[in-house]
Amino acid sequence: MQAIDDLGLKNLSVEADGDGIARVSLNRPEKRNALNAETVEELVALFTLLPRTKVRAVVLRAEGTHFCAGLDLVEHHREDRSPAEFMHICMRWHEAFNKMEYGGVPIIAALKGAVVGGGLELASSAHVRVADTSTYFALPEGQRGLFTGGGATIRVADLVGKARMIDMMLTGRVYKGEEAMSVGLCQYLVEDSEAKAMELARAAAQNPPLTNFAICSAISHMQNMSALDAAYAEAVVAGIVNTQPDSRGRLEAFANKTAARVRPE
Ligand code: 1HE
Repeated sequence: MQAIDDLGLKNLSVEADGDGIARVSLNRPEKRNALNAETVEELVALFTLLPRTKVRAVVLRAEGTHFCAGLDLVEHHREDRSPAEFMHICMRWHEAFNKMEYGGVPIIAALKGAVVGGGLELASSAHVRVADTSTYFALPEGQRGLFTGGGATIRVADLVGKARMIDMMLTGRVYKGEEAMSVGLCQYLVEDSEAKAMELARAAAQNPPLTNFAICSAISHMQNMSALDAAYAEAVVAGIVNTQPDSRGRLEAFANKTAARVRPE
């Protein structure tokens, strides 16, 4: 199998530790990590490969003070794309973000500064979002004379609801802090989003990989199904996951009263 090192990444960097936690960094801080076509191709390549490696959880972070400024507006302006060309660009964004959301490997986004436009589309493809006090969220597409093309109509609407998303796009409303938490843009608000994301990734990596695969793919797939089909698919997935060899020792420990109990603290 191809190794991550062989991907020749230029706009992303990846460091994996011995526990299978990979730190994936957006690495164009001088452009506020704006997503040019090359970066999107790198995301496709990386998140196609990652589920077939020993990586057990990902922290998605950024170099510099902003997580991601969205679509590379300068490239888009320079390329003067046709409708068909930009449609295909968007389809590559979807390819990348679908690989992330449906790939089965937990992705924890460590956010800071601007998480705007396509940057919010990227963040919303992660499974958990951790913000710090500098983090702010917006969809400035309306002001730029653009429309979302990287899945916001699906994922951001899913996080915050249709009415809030429309307001964000029409008026340029910016969310941060507790308000961003309360509308569902992030699940954690902390001083140090990277440290928290790492802690969460380490916790998730303790689960059996097959269980995480189900959590980080089946739930998303099931949201796309009718309730009847989702219930069927859930039963099939649970049939496989809940009888896996990796869970036997954990169930035995519970039965023997040696396993940790679920407590509020
Ligand atoms: C960029 C981009 C970009 C910065 N494309 N080059 N996204 C936006 O509308 C957000 C646009 N960016 C900003 O509002 C600001 O740059 C930030 C608030 C993120 C950061 O501000 P600041 O003062 O730290 O940086 P800056 O001086 O504005 O930018 C520094 C450099 O980054 C500068 O390049 P330089 O070569 O002149 O040094 C900027 O041009 C560059 N830069 N953001 C290209 N976005 C699939 S459809 C998705 C549609 C969207 O995502 S629309 C939302 C686009």
